[in-house]
Amino acid sequence: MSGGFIQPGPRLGNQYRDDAVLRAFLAWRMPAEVLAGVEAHLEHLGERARGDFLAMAAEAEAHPPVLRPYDAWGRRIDEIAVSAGWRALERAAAQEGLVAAAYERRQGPWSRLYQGSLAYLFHASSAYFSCPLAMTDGAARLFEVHGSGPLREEVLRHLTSRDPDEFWTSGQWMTEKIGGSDVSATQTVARPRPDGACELYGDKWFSSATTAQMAMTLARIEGDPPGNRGLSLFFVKTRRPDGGLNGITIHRLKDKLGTRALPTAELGLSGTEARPVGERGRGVPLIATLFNVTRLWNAVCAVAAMRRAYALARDYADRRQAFGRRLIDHPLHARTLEDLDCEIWGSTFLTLHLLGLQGLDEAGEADAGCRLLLRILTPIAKLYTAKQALGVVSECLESLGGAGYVEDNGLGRLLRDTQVLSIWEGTTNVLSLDVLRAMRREGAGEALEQDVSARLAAVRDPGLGAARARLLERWSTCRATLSGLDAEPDAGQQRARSLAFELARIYAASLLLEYLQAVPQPRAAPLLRFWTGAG
Ligand code: MFK
Repeated sequence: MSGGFIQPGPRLGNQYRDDAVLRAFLAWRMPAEVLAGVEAHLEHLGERARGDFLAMAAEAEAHPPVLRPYDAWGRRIDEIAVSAGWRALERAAAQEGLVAAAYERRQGPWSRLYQGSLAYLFHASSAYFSCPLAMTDGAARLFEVHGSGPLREEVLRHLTSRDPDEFWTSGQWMTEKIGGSDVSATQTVARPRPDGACELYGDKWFSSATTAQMAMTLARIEGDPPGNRGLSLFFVKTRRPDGGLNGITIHRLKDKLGTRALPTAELGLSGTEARPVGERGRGVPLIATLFNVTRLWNAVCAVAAMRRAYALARDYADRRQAFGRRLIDHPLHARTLEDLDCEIWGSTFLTLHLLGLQGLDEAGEADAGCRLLLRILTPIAKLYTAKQALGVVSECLESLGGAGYVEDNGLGRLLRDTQVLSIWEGTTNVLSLDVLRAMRREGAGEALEQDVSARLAAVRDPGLGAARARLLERWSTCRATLSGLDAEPDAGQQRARSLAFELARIYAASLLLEYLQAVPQPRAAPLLRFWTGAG
């Protein structure tokens, strides 16, 4: 092949410094003294995200986990060998406080936004070590809210430790072959022992973070009724004090489309010692505390994936010349990237705002309305950002042309990995129905209405008037759709998805209007055009 022209590959800068959206949100929402206290750490993580984290992740991707069912002498060991890069990411995650920062609460109600920003900076350079961290965080919150006694102290101490030798990760074994999204069909049985513990018997079909030290799982105590009401929540230590597995057989590792550095396994449980957590028969609502946190992480990972793909596409557009000028100087290319940027602004604001609400709740500063808002915005943000991430990452990959469609630039892997976000922790349809559940059964619709109305009412800047009017119009259409849903339950279900997407868009747009009023700036016009059709 002849030499000569070599395309300039995209480069990453400091992932915090270069991120106008994250920095804009934090500067707008966080009190200045809080931001001043955490900014050096965010910048440090932004540097690692383009440096040693990337190297660790590359090593983890190059050496995916391997299951060794037997040792050389035929003894069953079921060991999962993970790479040095994966282990290094785990140690770094503990040291950087990627879970701990939310629980130390040094920033009071802003702690969750700070910790979520760390997770956001980490995710796209972590080979999906973010997945075990999400479950670890969810388990910590579950124990913080529903745990009791010495077990609560022990678990929280390990899950929120910054010492890599003390730090535990947690799995969440909810999915069974028969159940999938329908967790009520869970077949795992719990046999009570005289000492208050139980022994579990059954199979878990998708268990990520299989190398974790503990897991939270659901099982039906013998004799309890079928359906959700018969399910209880259990804490499992994966290993016994002698180091052997706790009645766990690893049938095989999943051969997944993406997230290939992450060990995800099919497990058999046979006599697995487990301790019940919380009220018997309330397993599903109890474990919801955990998966509402992982759903929040899912949104964080989705916007982080969008950001990474966009950073690469934007840098490439600045330096690649075609038809006599840089890609960014071609109006259509520039407009395509501008639309992606606008999508990222709204999706990221929605997610960071949700982190703020979670932080208020965790600091004990949320009133009932705020908790309902958190309840409904969690599935809304999860389903919306996951779906948008796929579109954004795909478009960014395309913007590099054929150079995007090769394996060794990392974009293909990012696209494959992103596909999991609309599946993991609840599919788009399951989440859309959860939005309906939150509105119909829990009164979260009124909280959302009050919040959006109050935000839009506060937008008085005449330059934002047309955008505000359009949002109010769309909001009243949503309200009409909502009031018609109960009349026909099946038709209502069919509309749940489009309704959830529209609620996400209106909510994100209302945040942007509030921001643009508070911080007027030149990029208002494209944001208004993209999110409201005005401007
Ligand atoms: C990152 C890389 C990963 C690698 C690969 C992984 C691939 C994917 C593998 C997976 O399997 S991921 C796991 C996906 N599964 C889920 O996320 C579960 C999906 N299903 C649901 O979310 C259902 O909505 C749920 C099972 C939770 C409940 O559905 P049901 O059976 O229709 O129950 P119901 O009666 O509506 O709710 C039961 C109780 O839970 C109710 O409380 P009450 O008993 O007090 O009335 C609900 O209010 C409560 N609940 C449900 N969702 C809640 C909730 N409470 C709070 N927050 C929620 N989100």
